[in-house]
Amino acid sequence: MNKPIFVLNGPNLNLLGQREPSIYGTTSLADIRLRCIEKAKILGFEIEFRQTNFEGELVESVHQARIDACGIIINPAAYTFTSIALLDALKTFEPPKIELHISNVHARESIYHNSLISRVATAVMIGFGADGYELAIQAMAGMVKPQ
Ligand code: CA2
Repeated sequence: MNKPIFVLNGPNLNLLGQREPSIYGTTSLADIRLRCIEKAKILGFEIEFRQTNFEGELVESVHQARIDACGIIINPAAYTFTSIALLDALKTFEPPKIELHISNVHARESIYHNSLISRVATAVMIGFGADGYELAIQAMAGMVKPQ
């Protein structure tokens, strides 16, 4: 049995579906969570799904993933561009890690262009909207070695 895939979400993503639908769509994070769980189940995986508005909490989830996860899918939101702490934590996580963004960050203002996290991500999923989470789970299932 594989360890769970950790799906980690950073600041403000708890507001998905409530604000800025033209950028982030109308799907709530609760719906994304359910879709992730369903997709993973079909592929024989479990999901540990989290959201936090706090940088240290995100770092601690990565530390926990070092013990408990077979892979990480992470939408670090604004910490993508600012958090060396998160970058350092992810460097210590050896299994596959997918950086995910709902919007196409490269088509937006330049403050969204320089991801620190992409330097250590195994792969990056950008601009597929909420569907990106299920696509990332599909990709992760192919990357993770069966245990
Ligand atoms: O597109 C993404 O998934 C982002 O990670 C979202 C972040 C942004 O800082 C990244 O550049 C790209 C922002 C998340 C804010 O979430 C909101 C959700 C609904 C309404 C307002 C903000």
